[in-house]
Amino acid sequence: MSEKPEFKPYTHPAGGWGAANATARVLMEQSVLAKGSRALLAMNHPDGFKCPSCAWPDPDREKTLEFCENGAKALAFEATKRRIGADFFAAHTVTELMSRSDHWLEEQGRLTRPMRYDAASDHYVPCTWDEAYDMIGRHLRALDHPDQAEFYTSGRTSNEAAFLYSVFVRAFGTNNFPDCSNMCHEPTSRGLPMSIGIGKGTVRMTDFAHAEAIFIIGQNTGTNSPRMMTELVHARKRGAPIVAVNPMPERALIRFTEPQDPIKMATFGSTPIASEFCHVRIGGDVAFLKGVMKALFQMDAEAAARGEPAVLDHAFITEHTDGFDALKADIEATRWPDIVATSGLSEEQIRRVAGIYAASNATIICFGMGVTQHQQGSRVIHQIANLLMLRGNFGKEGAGICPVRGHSNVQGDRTVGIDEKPTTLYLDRLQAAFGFSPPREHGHHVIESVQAMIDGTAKVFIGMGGNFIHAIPDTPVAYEAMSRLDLTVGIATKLNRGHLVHGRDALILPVIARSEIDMQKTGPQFITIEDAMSGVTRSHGVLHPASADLRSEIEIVCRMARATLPDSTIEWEAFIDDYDLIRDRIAQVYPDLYAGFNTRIRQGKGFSLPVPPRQRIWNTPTGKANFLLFDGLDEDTPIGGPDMLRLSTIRSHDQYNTTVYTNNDRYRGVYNTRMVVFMNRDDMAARGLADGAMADLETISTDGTQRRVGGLMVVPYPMPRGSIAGYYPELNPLLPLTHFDQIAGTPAAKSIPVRVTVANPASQPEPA
Ligand SMILES: Nc1nc2c(c(=O)[nH]1)N[C@H]1C(S)=C(S)[C@@H](COP(=O)(O)OP(=O)(O)OC[C@H]3O[C@@H](n4cnc5c(=O)[nH]c(N)nc54)[C@H](O)[C@@H]3O)O[C@H]1N2
Ligand SMILES: Nc1nc2c(c(=O)[nH]1)N[C@H]1C(S)=C(S)[C@@H](COP(=O)(O)OP(=O)(O)OC[C@H]3O[C@@H](n4cnc5c(=O)[nH]c(N)nc54)[C@H](O)[C@@H]3O)O[C@H]1N2
Ligand SMILES: [Mo]
Repeated sequence: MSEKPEFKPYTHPAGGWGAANATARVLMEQSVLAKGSRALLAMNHPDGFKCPSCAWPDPDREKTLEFCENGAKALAFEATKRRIGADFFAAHTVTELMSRSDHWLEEQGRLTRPMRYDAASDHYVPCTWDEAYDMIGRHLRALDHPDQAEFYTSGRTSNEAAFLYSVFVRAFGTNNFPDCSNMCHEPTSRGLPMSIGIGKGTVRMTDFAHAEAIFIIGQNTGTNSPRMMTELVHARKRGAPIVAVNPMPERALIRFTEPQDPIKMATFGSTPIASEFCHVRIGGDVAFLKGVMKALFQMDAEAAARGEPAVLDHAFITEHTDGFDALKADIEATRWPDIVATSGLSEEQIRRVAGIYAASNATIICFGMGVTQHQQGSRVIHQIANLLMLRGNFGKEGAGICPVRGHSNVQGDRTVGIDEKPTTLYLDRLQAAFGFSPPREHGHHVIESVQAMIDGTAKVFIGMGGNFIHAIPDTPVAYEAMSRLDLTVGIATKLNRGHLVHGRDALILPVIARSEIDMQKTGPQFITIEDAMSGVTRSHGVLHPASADLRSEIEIVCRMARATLPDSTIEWEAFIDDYDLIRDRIAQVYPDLYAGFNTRIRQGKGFSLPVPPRQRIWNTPTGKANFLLFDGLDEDTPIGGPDMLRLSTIRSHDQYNTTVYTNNDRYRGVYNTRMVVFMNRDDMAARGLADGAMADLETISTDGTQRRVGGLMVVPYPMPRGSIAGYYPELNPLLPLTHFDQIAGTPAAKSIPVRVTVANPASQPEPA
């Protein structure tokens, strides 16, 4: 097959044989067909392990196989036969590795032993685990203040490891917990409580079977949570309408074949998904939501005038909410021409969507990064909550809000203490349980931690999983800041960019992965995770660890703690031997959530944490669900002139965040390259760009810094005018550190103001 960058629009339904073939191919390529297939059978089964890919829960119905193409990819790349050991690092200097692509780094395979950076030779060289812990302890104890260290967490870390990590870091003396959630669903965690008193979704899996309408706003389901497609297919088959709101007509939101449906597979059949596809402009969601609400208010008034049943749930509004009159006034003052211009949707379509919503007695609204990654992402979520509240869609079967979480345990990590703004209640309980006084001042989120590195106040960075440096904005600035640190530590399964952009001292500490057996003194251990619907389940690895010299994240946390706090009275060593002891401590610190943890987690598939709005209990200052106002319609500060475009940085079908599996994006028709920009044909014509032209993008900045990425192939794509898209993390150099959500601090990665500049006229294709 040719390696030339190509654009060939995909015309089949998503899923189906394309997905089945891709699954088989990836297992073959990673040489894990037999082992991988065995492991796939154990994935998401009560006695197996949780898929490391996304946070979508398992359905209650029994299916022999509960996995998807992208779960299989995540597993294949984790269970790969490829290994990198001391010889690999001896063969390559770090400078040389830095010149390799992310895809190449990922392809090298699993890390097998601890490594330490040697500045004299610019190589990572072998070290012992004891030497590694010693180095960490020495650096941390040498700091003038614990706040000079940043402790990052990515969302694959188990509840048990995350809980101990948060205890260790607070016992050490800081709340500096930047985490991947800060870049992801933080607007849900910080914004949603202002509306309904909790920063989590309110639906359970069983609600999908009872929903009369489902909305999916700013989320690419078929790629990023493919198992959710099963619920959407079932909903459509029983006639429930689905409204998709997205600037990209994502394939799976249009038509889908379940790879697990033998009849559809045999007959090449498929199910249409979106009954209404709203081709919204980037940043047009508030206008869309206000438009739907405006139509509803009008329908309600008309129904009242005709003496017909009300459209709004006035009983719910009166009994359970606060701020209704102000919302009504705000919405009624919003003009249709502005709604249409900002959303890019017609008034007619918005009214049709309002009709669908009004006809449904139970609506679920799902949303993803297309909503959260804006300068006002948290406030967009308020408007989603407003819309749901207008028809009492909280605390009833088949209804609610469904933030589709990313990493498989990102929600759980926050629940058990990975929080730079801990509550007083939690800190008091921590103090009572462990007998030390935790720091009370808030710590750093991601942006603040980078700022501390730039300012030179941060000295040590420890990364519990993830690829911090490649996930954050302003790549060149971040690289420079990171390389000024005294110590960087990467606790990881695979080599990534974060290990190559390092401090004066640096360590790579390899861990036992989710799919692998975690054998400790008291026998094989299991860990737990909390899925996107607050379900807590066990995960037991089934494969042999990639190397005998790997350690569990839990052991690494405990040994770092002991090396840093030699006099600590906390039972660090005992936790390593028996993870039940950690769960007992979690139950002690969170009695309202985790009482009886060890008993309950062993029953059936586990248990669900309480979500008060399901009982119409609102833990807000008003004691009610709050209607909150959004000033105007702009989710992002208007900036730039008529040549400005809004750039959304998104995932391809073949990547997991910063991990690039291949350079293809099947459903969007892109092959052999990730350096592309998806653009409307009229926007191309206005800039004199032919199909396949090469272009540069430049950020329209307000801080005088030039941010530019060149060598991008222009792909004509059905985008709304003024909206363009390209891939994360390649385009992160365009995202300014100062461009983030005002409530949550989440980088506005879906709305970067840019202009196109044609790169090099000589390199342009001949006009056709
Ligand atoms: N296979 C795979 N699975 C994953 C991941 C992965 O990388 N690969 N990542 C995991 C993680 S951490 C996360 S957070 C999730 C991410 O999953 P998603 O939330 O689906 O994230 P993105 O791919 O960034 O795409 C967001 C969608 O928002 C749309 N969009 C962009 N701007 C706007 C806008 O202004 N309005 C609206 N309405 N839509 C917009 C884009 O077209 C795209 O379809 O997936 C998780 N699962
Ligand atoms: N421009 C732009 N930037 C973005 C986004 C965007 O849409 N656009 N999305 C943001 C979002 S939603 C997120 S969540 C972040 C993601 O940011 P991160 O979570 O930091 O990044 P990942 O790429 O998921 O991390 C992958 C690495 O995790 C390690 N790893 C994998 N499994 C394990 C394990 O079991 N244990 C340990 N210890 N390590 C493991 C591997 O070494 C792998 O290289 O990026 C954010 N950045
Ligand atoms: Mo995420």
